[in-house]
Parts: sequence; structure tokens; C-alpha cells
Amino acid sequence: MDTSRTFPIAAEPYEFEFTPAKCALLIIDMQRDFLEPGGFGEMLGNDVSQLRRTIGPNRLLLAAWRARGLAVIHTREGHRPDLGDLPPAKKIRGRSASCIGDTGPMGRILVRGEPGHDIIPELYPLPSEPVIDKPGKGAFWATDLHAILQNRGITQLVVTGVTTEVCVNTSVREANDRGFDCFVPSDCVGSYFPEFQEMGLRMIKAQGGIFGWVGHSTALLDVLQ
Ligand code: TIU
Repeated sequence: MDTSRTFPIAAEPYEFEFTPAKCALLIIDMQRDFLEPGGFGEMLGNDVSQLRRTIGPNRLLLAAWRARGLAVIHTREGHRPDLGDLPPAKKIRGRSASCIGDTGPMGRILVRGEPGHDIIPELYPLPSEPVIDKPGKGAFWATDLHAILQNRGITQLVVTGVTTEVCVNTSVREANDRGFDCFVPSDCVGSYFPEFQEMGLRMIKAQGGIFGWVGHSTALLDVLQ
């Protein structure tokens, strides 16, 4: 297969011109604290099964990307152990009994280096795959992601991960404003809330694809296999 070729694949609002060699797989925040039973997400009362259904499809997509030698980038949401990069507004938001930096079920909540902050074993990064540690919801803000993508000649992103309406949507919008074409496979992104899953995807593809394209991972796998 010639990865520099362009393959039109099924998507909404219209087909996506997939050029594998120019397309990075950007996996957003598949962290233990968001996805694992007993983690921070579940502690807040969320149904982690809504996110866990994305693990299988992400594994298949990641395996296909790796097999073709294409660019894979992972992100993690979290903060410095001294919390110097945690805005006070983010720390106190929610008036929860436990907040970011406090000791949770898997170590200090959303603090780099703690077990709950790390990526789930099913999708663990290879040493060659950049891991972007981001203090915000978007993958571009206060990170070196844009430079890494530009230096590799990447112009397209397949964006997967959690959660659809929060970090995935924010990152897609940031990428779109920086000139990247984003394809979001609906089976590879998850929300704790089914209604936000649906609306989060509809907002991306509305108005002629105002932020990007939405499709299914099988359309990508059909090209890569
Ligand atoms: N990664 C990400 O989406 N962070 C969140 O805090 N998401 C929620 O839905 N809360």
C-alpha cells in the first residue's frame, strides 16, 4: 500500500480525503482515572462502561496505525506534582469533596506520575510514540503538539479518546483553527452521557463539517488492512 495516496472514505457530512502518511492518530486522555472502575471518574458517580466500550475499537485502530508505521500521538490530562500549572478556578470547580491534586483511589488525582493519571494498559504508548501532557482540555493549549505535528508534515488528524464533548471536542476545535482536517470515528470516542455523545458528534459535522468529519473506524481499517 502507498501511504502517500489519498483514499476517499465514508464520513459525514461528506467523504473524508484520507492520506495516511499525512495523518496522525491522536488518542485523547485514555487514562486510568477516567476509564477504570474505582478511578476518579467513577468516584464522581459516572458510568465508566460508557467510555470502556471505546477500548476495543481504539486497540484495532492503534494496531493498524502501528502496522503501517504511521504517526501515533497520545495525550494525558494532568498537572505538575506541585500543582503550579493548575488554575485555582479549575481546582475548586465543582465543589467536590475531592479535587485535582487530592489523594484519590489511584493516587493523587490528575497529577503526573500517579497511577490514575497514566494511560490504560490496553492502549499503552510505545517508547517511540509522543505523549503530550496537557494541563487543559485542549491538546494544543500549553503543549508542543503543534510543533510536533508540523515537524512531521502532518496535515490531518484522526481524533479518538475521551470524553467526546470535553477534551475530544476542545482538541478538534483547536486543531481545526490551526488548519488540520479532523476525522472523528464515532465508535472510538466516548462520553459518560449518551446525549452528549450524540450532540458532541453532531456539533463537529454540522454546517458542512464546521469542525471536521464523523465516521466509523472500519472505514479507516478498510484502507489500512
Ligand atoms: N479528558 C477529558 O475529557 N477530561 C474531562 O474532564 N472530561 C469530562 O468529561 N469530565
